[in-house]
Parts: sequence; C-alpha cells; structure tokens
Amino acid sequence: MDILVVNPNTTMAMTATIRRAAERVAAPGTRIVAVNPAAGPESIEGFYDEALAVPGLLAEIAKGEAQGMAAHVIACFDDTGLDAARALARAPVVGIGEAAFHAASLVAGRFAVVTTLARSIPAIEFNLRKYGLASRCARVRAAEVPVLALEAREAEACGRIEAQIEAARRDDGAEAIVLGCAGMAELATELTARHGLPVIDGVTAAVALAEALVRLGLRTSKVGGYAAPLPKRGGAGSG
Ligand code: 5HY
Repeated sequence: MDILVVNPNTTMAMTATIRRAAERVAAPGTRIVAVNPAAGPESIEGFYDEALAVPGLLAEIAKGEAQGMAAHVIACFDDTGLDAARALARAPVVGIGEAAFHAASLVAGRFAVVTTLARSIPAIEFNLRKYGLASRCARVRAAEVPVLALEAREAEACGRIEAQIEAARRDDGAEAIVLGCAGMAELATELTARHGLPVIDGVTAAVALAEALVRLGLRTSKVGGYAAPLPKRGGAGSG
C-alpha cells in the first residue's frame, strides 16, 4: 500500500525527518510518500500558521487522492485541516495528534503532552476535547523550543523537552508522554529508554493506524460531515 504523509509546513528538512520515522515503522510492502507544500508557513506554531497551511495541505491530499494513495497522514501535531481533508478524501486520513492520543490511551491511564511553544497548547487542548480524550490527558506542557530549533537537534532543546517529561511524571502523574510535534519523531525511542515510561511519537502512531485502517478495508465515510464538497455555481468546489 502507498501512504501519503503530508508535512503541512514548507520545511523540507522536517519532511525528511518525518519520512525517516515513517519508513522505520512502515510494514513490508508499505511505500511512504512524504511531501510538503511549496507555499505556506515554514513552521506551524498556533492558530494563524495553522490557517495559512490548510490550502497547501488540501492541495497535496487532492494530488494523493488522484494518485490512488491507500491512506493519508497529516504530519503536524495540531492535525492541520483534518476535517476538511476527510471531506475531500475517500481514503482514510489520520492526524498525528489524534493517533498519538489514542496510542497513549491504549498503554496508560493518564498521559501528558509535551509540545514546542505555549502558543501551540490551546489548539492541542481543543483537539483533545473534540476527540473526547481530554479526561485522559493530565496536562499539555510546552518546552519553549521553536519548531525549527528541533531540526538542529540542539542539546539545549532536548534538555528542555526532557525537563518537561520529568515534570509531567512528577507533578502531573503522567504514565505516558506524547511528543507534541512531528519534529520530535526521532526522539521517542531514546526518551522512552531514558525516562522509563512510554514516550509516544505521532508520526509512527499515525502510519501504523493508517495501515490498520487500510487492512480493515475502512475508508472515510461520505455520509454527513465528511461528504464530498459540492460543486458551486462557478464549478466544482470553486473556492
Ligand atoms: C508540528 N508545528 O508538528 C507542529 C508542532 C506545534 O510545524 N509541525 C509544526 O508546535 O504545533
């Protein structure tokens, strides 16, 4: 099966990090096609960037549908444009935030999220409520590391993330940690070993879930909210 993995920001180095993590977990026979739009924000930190990234994301999903992708993964932790992408696509669309929350809920009673900047927290809390998983999340914390600083894998950035993991375990009673940015995808294994609790990355969780949905023969429902966009007077979906 072919799985399209869309990094909704325009930073190709981050798309490469996402591709490596996705390919590491993909089953034999799964081809990962990792892309990012040519236009849009270099990183997504909060509501404004998120809104700017949606058109580019939807254009990549439309291309993926035309190419017959078996499933799509939205590789930004605020699940950028997820509902609109599901309306557009027939193949299943999995957001890395939603996937990581579910994975964490399957291995721990309570989890905490460690994301990049404080401005990213409200969108994540909103999604937790929307997905009905807010009661399983002890807290959403910010390491105050800009998204693009993660690419440089600066020791200082990793130190800030680890300090929040320890605080979540000590002060929030977290039994698992969800890494709140696609750029953290390659940190999960070493952080799990170093901190002695499940540290979950959304990119790999989403790829595994997308594969499972395809194997189950499940596709996005076209009844109700995810029904295909209707043609407008000016022609199909004229935005
Ligand atoms: C992400 N931003 O996963 C989010 C993380 C965040 O460009 N990729 C981004 O801070 O919301």
